[in-house]
Amino acid sequence: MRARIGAAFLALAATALGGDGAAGGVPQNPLDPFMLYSPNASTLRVVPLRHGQLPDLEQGTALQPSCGKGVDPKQPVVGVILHEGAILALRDGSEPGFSRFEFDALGQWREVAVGAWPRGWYVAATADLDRDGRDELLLARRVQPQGYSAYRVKVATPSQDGGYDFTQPEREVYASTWFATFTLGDVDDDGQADLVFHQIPHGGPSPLRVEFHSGRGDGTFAEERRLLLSAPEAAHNLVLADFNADGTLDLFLPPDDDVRDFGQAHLALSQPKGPRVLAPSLDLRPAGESWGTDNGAFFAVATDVDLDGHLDVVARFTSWGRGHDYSYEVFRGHADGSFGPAERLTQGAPDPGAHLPTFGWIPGL
Ligand SMILES: [Ca+2]
Ligand SMILES: [Ca+2]
Ligand SMILES: [Ca+2]
Repeated sequence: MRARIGAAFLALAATALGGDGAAGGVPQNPLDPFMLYSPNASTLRVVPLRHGQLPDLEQGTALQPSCGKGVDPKQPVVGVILHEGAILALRDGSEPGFSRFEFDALGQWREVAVGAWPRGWYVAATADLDRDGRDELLLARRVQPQGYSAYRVKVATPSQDGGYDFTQPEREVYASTWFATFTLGDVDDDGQADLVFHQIPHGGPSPLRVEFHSGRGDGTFAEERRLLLSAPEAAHNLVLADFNADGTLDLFLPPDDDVRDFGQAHLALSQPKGPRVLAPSLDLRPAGESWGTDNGAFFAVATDVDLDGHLDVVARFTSWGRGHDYSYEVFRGHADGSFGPAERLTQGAPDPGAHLPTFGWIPGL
């Protein structure tokens, strides 16, 4: 299993080269697996992952993405690892911008493209939707900055020059809601990644209702809106990954901030026959066993942090109103849907002047 994820990562890079990569596309990526960490607002550190251990955030190569002249130096750079082995860096400002890095033949990360980024859109997920060896970006946008809002998504497709085509049509997934979250993954098991989403329609407790538009395999999605999963309590984001290693995606659900048991996550595991079964999973705050009203938000990703071939959960908690009071914890996966105890990766203090780091992980799909 160790080889599976590492090999998949390299294989995707090799696939890109074998396609049209030789004609000016993506160079073959001989990289060892890494993650991204921002020690300050303008730097992305390429931190090597370590077998059997958590990464040392002090190690690695520092990149300073330019992202164009209109970015705000105080806005934190956000790094996204693409499946073809490239890095996308995003930054906000008077003119939001992006930089793309690729690994060159000299063994160094090189900034190969810089361009303008459409204001207000964030990267919700990436996947090679049309199988050309490069990731498409699922962009999402909250139309109104505060209160109830429409949420829209669109797909940005990569272009040969390292940039993106942002002119694809927008789809309004929710007309007016409090919060919505989006991801990509093949949840109807037809081999094509689907657009998967969930909303929290108002403040206070609300139920979970995860829906999807089936992917067509060309970067577009079917019109029909289908129900994937419903449950009594909402989740903050959707983590699609194969935690029990049976070839079918499972759904990990970090809790909303209004749930009966503060920090209680759930996992819908695939079964040998029949639909996924939802059950309590990690308790991200075992000391808090009562209502978790308005403490803050949990967010999670799935990735193999320690390179043992088993997908792990990295969970972030950010305190509401004290944005620099945060923690990142790793729960190492056992490849059967269970996880080990919390291991602290890093944490911050309630200091509004401190840098709030951003992380980028090799996606666990
Ligand atoms: Ca599908
Ligand atoms: Ca599974
Ligand atoms: Ca692992």
